Amino acid sequence: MTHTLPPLPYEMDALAPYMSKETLEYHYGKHHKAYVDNLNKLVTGTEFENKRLDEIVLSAKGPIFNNAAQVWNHTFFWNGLKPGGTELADGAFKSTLVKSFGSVETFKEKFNECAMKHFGSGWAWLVMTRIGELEILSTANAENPMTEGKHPLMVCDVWEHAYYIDYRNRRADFLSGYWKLVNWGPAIERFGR
Ligand code: MN3
Repeated sequence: MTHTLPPLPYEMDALAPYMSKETLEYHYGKHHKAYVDNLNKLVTGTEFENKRLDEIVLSAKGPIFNNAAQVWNHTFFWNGLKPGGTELADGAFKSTLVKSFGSVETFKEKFNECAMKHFGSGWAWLVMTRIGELEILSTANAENPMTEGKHPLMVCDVWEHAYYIDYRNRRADFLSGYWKLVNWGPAIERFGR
């Protein structure tokens, strides 16, 4: 199976000023693409050659895992953003979020805290655990919570390559921009599955 770089669900300049066209040209056009290209090279002639991306994430180790998970994580990250963001609609997801964290604002604060505290490259996530509870966590490098049986609902890329062009070292400002772009739709949809 040849893995391909999924098209972005918006134009390269559509997330500006919170994520610039230049950031997307590098982050999507070079970083994300490189993970796809590397994955295709690495799986050739291995037991992973004909596996789906999610199967590879759940079963591979080392460089194949790293590149597969980075492909999955980035696609999930881009799909979780939308020009102008969206309003969080009332419903089961929102009420569970409020019940779990006190309020939507408190959830955002806790998510930001987790993303800020994460040391080095990685990802901040909202996941659903096996028993259906919501949890905020961060993972290092390419790690994905699916490998621990957790169901990702939202993600923010906290690798420096995600923000250095627009924000230099100011991860907190990048996170403020992230919330202006959050598309709650995929989280609501995945919560229902
Ligand atoms: Mn990235």
